[in-house]
This record gives sequence, C-alpha cells and structure tokens, in this order.
Amino acid sequence: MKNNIKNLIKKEEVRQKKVINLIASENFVSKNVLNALGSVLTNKYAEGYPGKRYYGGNKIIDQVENLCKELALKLFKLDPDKWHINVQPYSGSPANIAVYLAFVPFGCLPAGRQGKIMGMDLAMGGHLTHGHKVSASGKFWHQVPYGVNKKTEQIDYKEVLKIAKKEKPHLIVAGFTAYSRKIDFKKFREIADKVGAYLMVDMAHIAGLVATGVHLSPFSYADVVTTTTHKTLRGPRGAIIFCKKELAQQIDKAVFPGLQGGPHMNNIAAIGVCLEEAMKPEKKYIKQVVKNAKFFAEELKKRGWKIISNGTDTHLFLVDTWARGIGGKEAGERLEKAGIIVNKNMIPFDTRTPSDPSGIRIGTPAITTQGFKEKDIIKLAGKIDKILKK
Ligand code: DSN
Repeated sequence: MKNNIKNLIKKEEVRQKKVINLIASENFVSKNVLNALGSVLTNKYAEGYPGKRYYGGNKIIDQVENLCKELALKLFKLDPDKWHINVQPYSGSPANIAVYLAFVPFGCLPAGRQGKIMGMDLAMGGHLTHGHKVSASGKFWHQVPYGVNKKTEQIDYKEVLKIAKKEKPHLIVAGFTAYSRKIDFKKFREIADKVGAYLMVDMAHIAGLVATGVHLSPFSYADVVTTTTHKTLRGPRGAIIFCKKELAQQIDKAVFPGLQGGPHMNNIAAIGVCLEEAMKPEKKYIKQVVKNAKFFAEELKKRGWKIISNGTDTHLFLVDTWARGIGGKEAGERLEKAGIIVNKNMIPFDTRTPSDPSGIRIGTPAITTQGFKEKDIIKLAGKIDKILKK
C-alpha cells in the first residue's frame, strides 16, 4: 500500500505500542489530551491575550486560555497575586528565548557589554537554548557556561559562584536535560543575588516532580520559571512561562508580539487538560517514576555499568557505555534492534563527539505510564546488560 499520512500515523501508533520507550523526555498522553489537540480550536486565530485580541470571535477562546492559566496556578500552588502565567509559547525553546528577549540586552552593544546568559554547558547536561552557540540563545547573547565537578559529576555551587562573580551574567539558568541530581534552587538564588542576575529555572524535565513535591519547588527562589508540558507532566507538546507579577508585561510582550503570532489554542486547551489530570493520581505516578529510575540505575550498576554521578534522584540517568568500550551510538542502535528505545548522550567531560558520544540517557516516565514496576525493571536491566555486553 502507498503511504499516506493517515497510514503513517497508524504505523507510528503500532511502533509506539511495540517498543519499550526509555527516552527521558517522552511520555504517553491521555485520550482527552489527544481529543483537545485534534479539536476545532485549531481553526481559531487569537493573536493577543484574553480580553485584548486582534481578531473577533474569541469569547470562548478567552475562557479556555484563562482557565488554563488558573489550572497552572492551582497545580503548582501559586498565589495569583504574586505569579503571572503565559501559556502561549509554542514549545520549550521559544519559551526560553522569550525570557531572554525580555531580560537580557541584545543587539549592537559595545564590546564587553553584550547580554550574558549563564547556563549549563550542553555537553555537561544543559540544553541548546541555555546559550549554546548553535542556538539563537548563543548567537544573540553570549553564553557563560558552567558544568559539573569532575569527581562527583554533580554541580559544584562554589564553582558556579566563582564563574558568576567573574562574568557577571544578566541571567542565570538553573535546569537541565541530562542531569539526574536534585537542584538546589536556594543556592542558585543566593548566587544570582550576589551578582545582580535574574534567576530563570527551566523545570521542563522535572515539572511533574515539582508539581507533586517530589522535587524542591523553584517558585520560592526564581524570578521566572519555564517548562514544557509534554515530559513528566504528560501533556501535549507546548510550554508555560511563570513569572513574578511585576515582570508580567515584559514576558507577555516578548512572547507576543516579540516572538510569536497567534497562539495554538488547541494546544493550550490540551495543556489545560493535562494540568487537570496532573491534579488527580499524579503523585503516585511520579513517585513510581523516580522509584523506577533509582532501581534501574542500581540494577545496571550491579551488572557492572557505570552510572554518571553514581545514581539518580529523578526520572533519568546517564550510563557511561564507553567505560565498557561501546559508544553511545552503537549502544542505542543495538538496543533499538531489540525494541528498546534510548537516546545517545554526551557524558560530563566526554572525549567523544555529540554524534557518537560516550553514553546513553535512560528515563522512566513513559514506561511508568505503561505500568512498569520494580519487577519489570529487573528483567529490563538484565536484557539491556545482555544486549550491550555482546
Ligand atoms: N530535547 C529535550 C530532551 O530530550 O531532553 C529537551 O528539550
């Protein structure tokens, strides 16, 4: 049969059901989230914000956007007098860029006066949009990178302070894509205060953990918090920016008209659905996600695999496959042949390249949604060990 989009979607549905998905940033959404995404809200243009749109016919759309914002405040237990929410960013990357647009100077500035973003180096566990030179965040602004301690493979807050004092960044980003340990937001706040920088927390990976109290909440410390909604929150691909009330205007202007046009209202509705769902049995789910990740790392360690920072506090961890002579690319390919999907990943102080790094990243959000518990993890760790040892 000739391929068309409909049958390709069907094939992808079958693939997703057949494989074991260990990609730390993916998950399975509910039928209700899918229904909202596929709803007629996709037909509507709504440039602007509730009550201040540039198109007619937005009475119901305004209610959808306002409700979504209320649900975000409720899920993260935020005081509406202190926190402002923007649910329009198309995804995590534009959300982060909008924050920089709002608070970090850019454009033709005298040498040495360019806006500086201090973020974790991509190779150490940061994200492209935390100032990496191939991303707009590193082209329009200057990145001041920080990493992890070579011995502990964890953040060394004294070192972060030293770099911050020397470089005086305008904004510090706390939040990572391949760092498995708890983040001390209080220490980041103290560092930001010492150098007069804004503190932005990118909690995309750990939003589900924060919502349920499994990870320290950044809201007592950050000026701005960004998150995607499709990882541990189990929602559609999208993002939310939370900021202190006094910064609301700058954030809203940066998102629209600064960076984006009309919001994707079907997506915003689906985010609302996922936030509502997260208030229900989420705590049990997230606790199991973290339990599974910790248990998984221990099972692999028992079988001789080196885990970066020797374990995890969250939903993910990195395996140094190169320590046993297998590059991350080959490890990923071997596992995929056996129906286990991971992503190859740089490890701290990697001597190899991003296209064939020294490790793989393993995450448990998706398999926990499918009902995996410790007994299933023992079998899975044994299978991975056998495949990679060959
Ligand atoms: N690229 C995502 C991840 O896999 O962690 C983060 O945006």
